[in-house]
Order: sequence, then structure tokens, then C-alpha cells
Amino acid sequence: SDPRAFAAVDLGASSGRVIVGRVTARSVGLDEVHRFPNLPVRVGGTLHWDVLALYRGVLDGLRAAGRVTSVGIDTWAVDYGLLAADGSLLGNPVHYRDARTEGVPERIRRTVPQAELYAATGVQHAPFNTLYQLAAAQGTPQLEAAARLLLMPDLISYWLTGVAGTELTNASTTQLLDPRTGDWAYALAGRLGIDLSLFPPLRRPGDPAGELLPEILEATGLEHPVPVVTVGSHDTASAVAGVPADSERFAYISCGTWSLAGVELDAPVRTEDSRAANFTNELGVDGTVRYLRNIMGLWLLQECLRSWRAAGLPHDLGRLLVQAAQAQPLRSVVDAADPGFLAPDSMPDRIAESCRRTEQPVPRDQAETVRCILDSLALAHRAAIEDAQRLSGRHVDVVHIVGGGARNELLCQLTADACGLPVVAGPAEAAALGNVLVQARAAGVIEGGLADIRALLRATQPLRHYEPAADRSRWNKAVARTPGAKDTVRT
Ligand code: LFR
Repeated sequence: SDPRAFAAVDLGASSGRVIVGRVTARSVGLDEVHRFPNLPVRVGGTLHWDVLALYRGVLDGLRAAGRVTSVGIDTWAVDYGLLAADGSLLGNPVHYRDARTEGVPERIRRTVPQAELYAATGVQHAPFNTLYQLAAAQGTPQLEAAARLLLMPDLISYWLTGVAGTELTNASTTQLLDPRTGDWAYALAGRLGIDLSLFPPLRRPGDPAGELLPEILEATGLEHPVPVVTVGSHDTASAVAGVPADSERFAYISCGTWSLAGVELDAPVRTEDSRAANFTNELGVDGTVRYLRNIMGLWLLQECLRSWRAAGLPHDLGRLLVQAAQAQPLRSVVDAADPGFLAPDSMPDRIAESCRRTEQPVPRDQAETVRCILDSLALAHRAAIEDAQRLSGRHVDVVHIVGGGARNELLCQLTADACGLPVVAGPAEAAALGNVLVQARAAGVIEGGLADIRALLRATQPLRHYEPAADRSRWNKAVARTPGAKDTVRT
């Protein structure tokens, strides 16, 4: 039968995409119809998302997409827009890398100790969790005036359809949801004075999310009706749905601006050890739990490239990667899960400083800096995957790398070597595929569960295999040089 077309809107920290997936029961092909930069703006000392520019990119992309069966939207997690009672947006959404939550987690902990927060939500300690952002915003005119809070994908969806909802996988990153019940953590929110009635009703991947409004149909030239379907609206949820695993014994690394590394479980792990290791229990598609750790990911590299470009230095990633492959392995490593790398700017200096602080040689040139980053990411991937297995009891035979990082051959090989496990790399567009296939299932084009979605991906997507080097001793020794990378909660 003829393929049906589905539009995936996938907004990432560095760019937004509208991708059309063409799906039959046996095939899936992607076509990127529009890509646009995501350029945050600092204004009045606060780092914002340029949400209207993103929205324009979405509209341009839908126009380029042409006739589709439905639309699904995923973006990064935790951030939100506030709406007044008349539906208008109250200010620009704030970027999760903004410093407004500085000192807030400490303040919150005086009311609700960290152990209780973790028991209630299963969410890692990260300064950008929605809980801390809302606590930081308490008493501001915007929050006072707000009638509604919409997480980023739900905000885009609301503008397209006029229908407000809160998608569950993304809601699970707020640190306000109980992952066991899939419902809000009412008692916790009450203790902290956070008004959960700001969130519109929860909805799950596969649920209808409205239809494109007449004005959107006109603006995009689409013919009505075009439903918007709820997908795993947290990009990492869609990406993990898009992991082409063939059994339960797999680890994944959703590798882009962040590396999200862990395992897929049926139930959350909320032990004290898990908390201390800073693992999070985010909800996935079809009632799964994404048990994972946030690692700084390719952000470290992207920020170095940005600094080098601004300084007039070479910044061609392809060439730098070739040079990095020839650089001395494991000369120096940093803790790639250290929140000290969260904020933008002067990344090469911060990496040098971290090497100095840990009494390792400072990278002498750009190639050594790139090598330091990739070695450090591989080590952090290994730590996360080992910890995930130990803490959850789920053991793995293979590591799947999906997302843009799957294209980075050196990083994939180093990760295989560090982990001592085979790596299967691809698809790079796992988030868009997860988004498209959840829509295709809702439309009845494909059937079954995640295992069936993954079988379709294995049968249709080009994947690369990396075998680990026989000798892991170099990596074993290097672990001791990133003391922060294991078993510690860093604030
Ligand atoms: C990746 C991601 C991560 C989340 C971070 C901030 O794009 O969604 O999963 O921790 O962005 O929202």
C-alpha cells in the first residue's frame, strides 16, 4: 500500500526541524523538509528561548511538509511558557541554562529534604528542573498573573490547535510527578506552594491533541482536517522509542547536545544509592521508565566550536575530529557530568581549568581539547551504563547510540572501548522516528508495542557496528582521574 506521511516537529537546543516520515507496515523513510537555527537570546540578564522564531520555523516547516496524516511535536524537557487567562503568552520562556535557579535547590531542600524529593518523584537533582524554575519564579508578576503553564511542546501544540494539555513523558521531567502513579505529586507540590492547577490535564503518547486551527491551515496551505497527535513530547522519550534494540538487554545513549545514558525499565528505581548516583526515572512511551543520567554531551564540543569561531580560530568539526583521532588518548579527562559545564561561554577555558584543578596536563591545542572532550564523554558514558546496570539490576549486552552523536565515529568507537561493549550507532534521527512511528501507530498504519516499532527500525534504518578494543586497562585507570564522575550528587 502507499505510504502515509506524518510530520514530526523536533525542536532541539541548537536547531529545530520539521521532518516528514513516510510509513507503511514494512517501511519508514524520513525527509527533512525544514531546518532552522534555535538561537537563545539574553535580555535583561536572563537567557530566553526565542519562542516566536521557533514557532515561525514550525509553520514554515508545516508549509514545506505538504499533505500529512497528522503532526507530532517533541522538544527538550523542563521549560515552559506561562499564559494569561485570555491565552496570551506572559513573557518569553526562560532557557534551562539560565542562572535564575542558582541557590534555589538549597532553599527547597530546607523544606523538603533531597531524599524525600527523590522518593516522591524519582527525578535527578538538576538545577533546571521545572520545580526549581517555578520556585525561582515565585512572587514574580508573570507567575502571579498566570492562569496556565504549558511545557514547550504543549505550548507549540496549543498555538497550533487551541487545545491545552500536558504530555506525560515530559511532565515526568518536571520533578512534580510521581512516576509510579503517572499522576502529579500533590503532597510535594502543596508543601512547596506550587500550584499544580496551572498544568492542563495530562495526556499520553498516542492520545489526540486537537486539530490544526483554520488560521494555521490557511498559513500553511494544508487541507483540513489535520490532527495533532500526542507523541513522546520529551525528545529523549521519542529518541528512546526510536532505539533499534532487539531485546531488553540494551543500554542507550541519546547523544546530542546532551548525552542521556541509561536503561529502559518497567518500574522506577528510587533507592538511596540511585539518588546518590544522580539517576533519574523519566517516563517513556508505552509506560516504560527511562532510567538514565544526564551527561553534558556534545554541548562541550558545540560550545568550544562557538568560542573558536568567535576568536577567529579554525572551527571545522570534520577536520578537528580527524586531528583528535590522532591525538594522544586519555591525556587528560574531565567529569562530563559536572553541572559546572551547564552554562554557556568560554568552554575551552573551563575545560583547561578543570584539567588544572585535577592536576592533569592542560590540552595544548584544539585537537587535544576535542580529544579530551570525547575521551571524557566516553568515560562518562561508561560510568552511567555501569551504574545503571548495578542500580537497576538490568544487565546489557549492547550499547545503542542514537541522535546526532551516532554520526561521530570517533566518539562511538571510544564509547565501545570504554564500555567494553559493542556499540550499535544510529539512527541519528531517532527522536523524529520515535515521533513519527507513535503517530503511525495511532493512525493504524503500524501495530504493536515498542518491540514492533524497534523491529521496523532494525529492518529499515542503516546502523553502524563498533566492536570494543580487547584491552580496557587504559580506560580502567582513567576512571580514577574523574572522581566526580561516579556515585556523587553534585549540586
Ligand atoms: C535533551 C533534553 C534532556 C533534558 C534536557 C533539558 O534534549 O531533553 O533529556 O534533560 O534536554 O531539557
